[in-house]
Amino acid sequence: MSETEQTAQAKPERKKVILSGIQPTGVFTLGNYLGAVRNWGQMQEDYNCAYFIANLHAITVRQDPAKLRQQTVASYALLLACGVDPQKSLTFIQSHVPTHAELSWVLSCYTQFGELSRMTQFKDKSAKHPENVNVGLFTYPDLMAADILLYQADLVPVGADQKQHLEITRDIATRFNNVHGNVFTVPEPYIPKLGARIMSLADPTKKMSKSDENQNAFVSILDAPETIVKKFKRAVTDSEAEVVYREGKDGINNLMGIYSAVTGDSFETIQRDFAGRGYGDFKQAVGEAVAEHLRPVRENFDRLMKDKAYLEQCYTEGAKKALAISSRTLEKVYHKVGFTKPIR
Ligand code: ATP
Ligand code: LTN
Repeated sequence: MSETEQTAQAKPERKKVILSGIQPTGVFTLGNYLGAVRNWGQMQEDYNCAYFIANLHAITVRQDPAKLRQQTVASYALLLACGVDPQKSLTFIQSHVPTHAELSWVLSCYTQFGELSRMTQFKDKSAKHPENVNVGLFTYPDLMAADILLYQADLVPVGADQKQHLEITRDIATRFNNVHGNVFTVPEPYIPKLGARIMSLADPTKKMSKSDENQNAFVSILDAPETIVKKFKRAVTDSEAEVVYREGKDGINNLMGIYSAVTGDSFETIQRDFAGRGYGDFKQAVGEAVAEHLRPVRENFDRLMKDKAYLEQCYTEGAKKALAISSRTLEKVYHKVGFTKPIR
């Protein structure tokens, strides 16, 4: 064996690190699933993955404490029901791992007021909750940057709405590295081509969101098949009758995107199959395809929720591992900024 071959064997290429999170603000929607969570399970074979329930982020909007506690465990179960395997991926609940809040503070001192003011999610959410424009909502991207940078993530699989938060994370990491040397890996967003932005069924110019007050605006991944079909039947479209993907046909474009994401059919195939059949038929087909696609998720979820001890064991082990991994980065950061070693 030549020397180069030996080195190649002795030093296998480091698997890339993937990290993502989701807030326990409600049952995941079809948007969360197609835009993010569905892809997480598929990445576990090829990457070192970490997925977590972002409950610290969730309190930027007022939550009912008992409901948040229940939703947090249910969201963790949903994560597993969607195909994330706690034996293959690091899975945990954000508030169990104190390094996230700790790094977030440091990063907030490396973030400019002006750049946070430009975040569209901050503008949207403060307009939606004018009575509670809290500072946490404003510094939300620093906590998200901490989540990502603690694990030295290379790639962050998210829906298109999170792109701006990824950009600011990159800016913060680069700024910190420029001052202190190479501490953080600068992450890349990983946004799927299909399903990156699923729109509301009640207003297809707005993204589908699990905290929407209108139950008909979103499909939750645990909705019963009849409910799913009914919601799609009511979906807002336009006054034409042709199933084609075209600018201005937001409702139909959205339904075609969803149908394509769950069946794998191309837009050309969909247009051909539904030519001359009208919206009623198409909506029915989309509803049925989605209901069928989500069936295993519902079944897995029901099974997992019957075994709370198993869930607790998984997220407890996950938190311990996450603390160990993230502490390495935090210690480096503390040293760089001039703090003495953290004491645990
Ligand atoms: P909330 O309504 O509480 O703000 P949300 O539904 O926007 O919640 P998040 O927890 O903020 O969901 O997001 C979880 C993941 O789902 C993120 O990666 C996000 O980009 C993705 N996502 C959210 N909404 C959509 C959507 N409509 N289409 C595609 N992906 C989405
Ligand atoms: N902000 C994200 C959830 C989230 C996240 C993260 C995603 C919190 N921390 C780290 C990716 C990486 C959201 O609301 N969609």
